[in-house]
Amino acid sequence: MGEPVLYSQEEAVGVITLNRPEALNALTVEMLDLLDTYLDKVEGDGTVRSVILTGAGEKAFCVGADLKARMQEYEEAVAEDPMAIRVRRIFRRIETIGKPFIAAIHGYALGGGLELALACDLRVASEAAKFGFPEANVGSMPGAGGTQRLARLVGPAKAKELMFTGERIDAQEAYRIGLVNRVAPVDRYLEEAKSLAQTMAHKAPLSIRYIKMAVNLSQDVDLETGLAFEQNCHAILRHSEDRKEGIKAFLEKREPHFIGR
Ligand code: CO8
Repeated sequence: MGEPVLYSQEEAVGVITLNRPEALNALTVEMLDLLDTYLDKVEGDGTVRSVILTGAGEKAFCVGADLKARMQEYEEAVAEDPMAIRVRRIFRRIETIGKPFIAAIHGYALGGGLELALACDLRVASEAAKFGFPEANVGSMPGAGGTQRLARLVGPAKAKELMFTGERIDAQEAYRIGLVNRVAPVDRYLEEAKSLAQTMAHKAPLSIRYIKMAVNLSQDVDLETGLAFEQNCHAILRHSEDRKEGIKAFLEKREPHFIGR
């Protein structure tokens, strides 16, 4: 039990864990507010260089919005949509914070849970992961970026197929269509995600920040604009202390010591 979202740090990797396994880690407003607080932490803490987002328990990464709380909002005729306001802003934060976020997914990643995974930079799945957008079954549609992010990742036809049918796919199929980066055995997926996060944590922080910005931008702008942006980022890195250190360390045959400047 304990807090519904947990945070820990393992060396330079921040680990955020959705911790409501009894409800398959379905998201509540309280959880989103905690998640937001932990994003402040990882964004502001220079010792955190990459982040894992995962779910506690054997059955789910996250099954989306807490439908009991959603029903209560209907019953109380809440005018604003407190969940929507938060998920849109918070998922976008994950996408724009200049550090790699890896979703480590076991069991169900459904609806808003899959949208959360899609906001991360990479996805590592256990062999028992299952993915789907069930919204059209219940008169809704993905509203936390799913239509946009999934279509950009796997193409519009596959995205429409998944959302029109509500069909669930397994980890191998998710890998085949490019929805997840890696699939690992159930007892290894978290280690696999952490090992990837450690690898990234040792790279130059400014390189990671600008690569993330430039690749994100590539999804939204024409090639000419993207190349101009890349050129500017590259010029900034050229004058960074870490760039000099990187070359120096290579020539001295030692590990570089990056400081993020
Ligand atoms: N919300 C709250 N509780 C849930 C949810 C949920 N989404 N899903 C499961 N639970 C609870 C169940 O009620 C159950 O609790 P209890 O034992 O107290 O009844 C417990 O978790 C275990 O669930 P099941 O017994 O149903 O477990 P099964 O293994 O039989 O089934 C499923 C697992 C298939 C995942 C099934 O639980 C299911 O279909 N859940 C609903 C999934 C779903 O529809 N998710 C989409 C929600 S909509 C959404 O995410 C939109 C997000 C964006 C919000 C903002 C928009 C702008």
